[in-house]
Amino acid sequence: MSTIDYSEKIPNNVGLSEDKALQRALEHWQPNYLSWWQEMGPDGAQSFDVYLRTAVSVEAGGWAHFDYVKMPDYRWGIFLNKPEPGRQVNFGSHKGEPAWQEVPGEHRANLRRIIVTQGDTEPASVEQQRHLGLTCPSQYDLRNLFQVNVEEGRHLWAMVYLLHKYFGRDGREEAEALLERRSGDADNPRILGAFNERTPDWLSFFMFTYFTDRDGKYQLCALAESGFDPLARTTRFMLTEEAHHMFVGESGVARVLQRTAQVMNDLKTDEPDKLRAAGVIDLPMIQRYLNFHFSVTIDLFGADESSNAATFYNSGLKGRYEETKRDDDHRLHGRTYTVLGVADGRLVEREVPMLNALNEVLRDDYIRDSIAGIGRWNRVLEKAGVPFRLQAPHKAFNRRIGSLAGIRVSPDGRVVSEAEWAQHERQWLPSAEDRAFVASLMGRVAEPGRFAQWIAPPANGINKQPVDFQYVRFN
Ligand code: BYC
Ligand code: FE
Ligand code: FE
Repeated sequence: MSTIDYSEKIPNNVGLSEDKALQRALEHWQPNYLSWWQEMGPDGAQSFDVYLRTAVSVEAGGWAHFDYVKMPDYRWGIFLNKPEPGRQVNFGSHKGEPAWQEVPGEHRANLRRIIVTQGDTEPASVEQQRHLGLTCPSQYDLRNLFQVNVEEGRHLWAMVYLLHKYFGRDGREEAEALLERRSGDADNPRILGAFNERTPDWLSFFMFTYFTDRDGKYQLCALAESGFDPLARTTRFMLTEEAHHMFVGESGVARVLQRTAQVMNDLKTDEPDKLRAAGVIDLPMIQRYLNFHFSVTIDLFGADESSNAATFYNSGLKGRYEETKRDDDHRLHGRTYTVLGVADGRLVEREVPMLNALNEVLRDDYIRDSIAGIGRWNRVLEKAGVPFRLQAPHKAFNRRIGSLAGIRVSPDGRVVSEAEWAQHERQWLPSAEDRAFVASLMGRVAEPGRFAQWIAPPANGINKQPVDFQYVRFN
């Protein structure tokens, strides 16, 4: 069952043709999905032939097939990793029971909520990115954008399959609602904050795929531990696609840095005005974009103290990152964890029951991983002999969710007054002028092998193709 059946209307490795009712329900959802894609998918690109990879098998290594595809013809399908024989629930109060192949009735509502929240982010990101193709810095980047978009579409399929197969009528209703909410819509927004922000330019896109897709990685890793086996198996396969999204972000930002550093050296200046006049993005501005995307993304982990998180863990629905590699009792009763709060105008640490702090535990794992990549970006600057270094802002900076929401904290972690915040905000977060400048650089560069002024070419092409390969054929 690990090879994917492409002869069917909905490619899958879950034996869909053996469950006619489910197949019909999904084939009914499929045209609605395609209408959503036509309306909210990549703007003006529906007829392009794009050099995309498509999943052919869920075996490690050989799953990807590359060819030209028109995006609306992409074979979105349902792919689960192979079952692990004898798999158990590995944490929480059900630890040691056989992993569930059906939804446990008592946990149904919570499980549905998790699946819906995960599913909602996927189309949201496609909506956020839908205009970026019009201002691509190269064909190579355009192709990567579209690859990310079709795979986020497939991630929606992954969650919709679970809703249809395991949640009956309300699952089908949730699947419809996933096509109805819209990123940034005042009346019917996407569920989580970061997915209602705009992704108006390519620097934002690279920051988003570095930071926010990495939230995807951490949340998916936590769900890949789930005692509900179909969720674990589907998220494991999603993670193989997620790696490319984060690569697009990390290498994208690295190439922006490389180009800026090169112009700094050529012109022997670090003055933002001179660099902007030369058509590149100055490093303090890149830092402000980083501050924004980092802070908005760490909000996605939820409140630092959350009884929901405790319930999700106790009931075996959502584990920790690398749950089974940790050597503790995987129940966590009586253990504590340090979270940050404010008292008397200062940040203070508090010990709280670890079960209630599991959102914070995952956020801290995420922060460590994010910071490692910022270090790799700094090596680009170091190699170029540029002394500037990027930094992650303090965890309490610019927060909207949890106990750090509603206080003003500088990027270096000082609680500041409203007046000090107002005075410095333009140094800490992208201003309207910053965004207007970045927008002014966003012209469309679409000849093979050419790159916009503000970004260096990548070291390698896609799938061992040359960098100047024709990644997109415009029709
Ligand atoms: N924005 O108890 P709490 C990805 C709400 S990214 C707005 O902490 P919980 C991707 C919360 O709903 C991965 N509201 O909540 C990346 C609750 O509301 P109610 C996405 C928020 O449930 C790039 C209240 O605040 N996957 O895949 O423990 C491209 C109390 O909060 C936010 C998942 O997130 C927010 N940021 O934690 C494409 C995994 N945060 O009920 C794709 C599934 C919290 O009081 N989701 N609230 O009205 C979860 O595990 C949890 O829902 C969360 C939130 C960790 C997100
Ligand atoms: Fe995704
Ligand atoms: Fe992603």
